Amino acid sequence: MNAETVAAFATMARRISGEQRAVKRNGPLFPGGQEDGRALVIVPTYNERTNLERLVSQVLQQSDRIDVLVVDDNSPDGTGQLADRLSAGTPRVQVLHRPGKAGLGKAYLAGFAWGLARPQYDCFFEMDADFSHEPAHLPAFLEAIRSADLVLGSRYDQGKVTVVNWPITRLLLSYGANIYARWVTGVRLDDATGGFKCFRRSVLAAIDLADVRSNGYAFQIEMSVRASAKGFSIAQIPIVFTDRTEGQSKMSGHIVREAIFMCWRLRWWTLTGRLAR
Ligand SMILES: Nc1nc2c(ncn2[C@@H]2O[C@H](COP(=O)(O)OP(=O)(O)O)[C@@H](O)[C@H]2O)c(=O)[nH]1
Ligand SMILES: [Mg+2]
Repeated sequence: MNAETVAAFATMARRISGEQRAVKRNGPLFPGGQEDGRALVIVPTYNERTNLERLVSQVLQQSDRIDVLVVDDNSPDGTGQLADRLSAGTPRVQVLHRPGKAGLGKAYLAGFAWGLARPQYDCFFEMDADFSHEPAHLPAFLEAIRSADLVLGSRYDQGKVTVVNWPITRLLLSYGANIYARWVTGVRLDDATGGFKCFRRSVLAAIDLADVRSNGYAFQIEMSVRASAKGFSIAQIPIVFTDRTEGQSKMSGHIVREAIFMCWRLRWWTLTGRLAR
């Protein structure tokens, strides 16, 4: 067996054993102490009129570097029009209108494309509109992204649960989904389904976004597995996640089934090297 074959077997063995944690370390995001790159907080909305104004105002207060992009799927409750009014008040708020409800993943992909076309943005946040994701955590993400390529807000940091006001059934579903996602995909993350995260531009530029399939919770797993497969470093910071008090969850059985199936597909794609290319 030559050295190349041995190396190929070693890589395959590592993949099969699930040992695929990201190891590549990039330099500081702002070499030379520059800190003037902007951060885009992408907020997908569907019927979030009761939350949006307060949320946007709190997000903007966290740092001068932050702009907000609301991606609204023609919410029947008028969230899109409210977002337009907020945008008219400041250039730091922009709105992307989409014709109808097409899912969380599609909304984020549209938001990423919008931001990647604007070179002033160095990092991109995913954030829910319903205050489950506390705006006060944003500065901690901005700090952590200085030395990692992707920062995940974790509700289960090293096994400690920091979820407030979820019914026990929802908590068990989420916790179980994380154990399942870790087991199937092999990615060692405390909270693989969490949706409060921050990507460096280089991560989104490297991932084949046109190939991203999932749309619900699986979207979160897929983006992290893809970042890890490309060798990007992933940091996890603890967050307190509080259930929404306004509006309604869009969680559905379809979203759960998609995640169950998608984890196996991601495992297969990792094993065959498709995600590393
Ligand atoms: N644009 C858009 N936003 C969505 C869609 N589905 C959910 N959202 C938003 O995505 C975020 C998370 O959804 P949510 O219903 O709170 O899910 P949960 O936290 O898992 O119960 C919220 O800001 C929703 O308004 C969708 O189809 N399109
Ligand atoms: Mg929510």
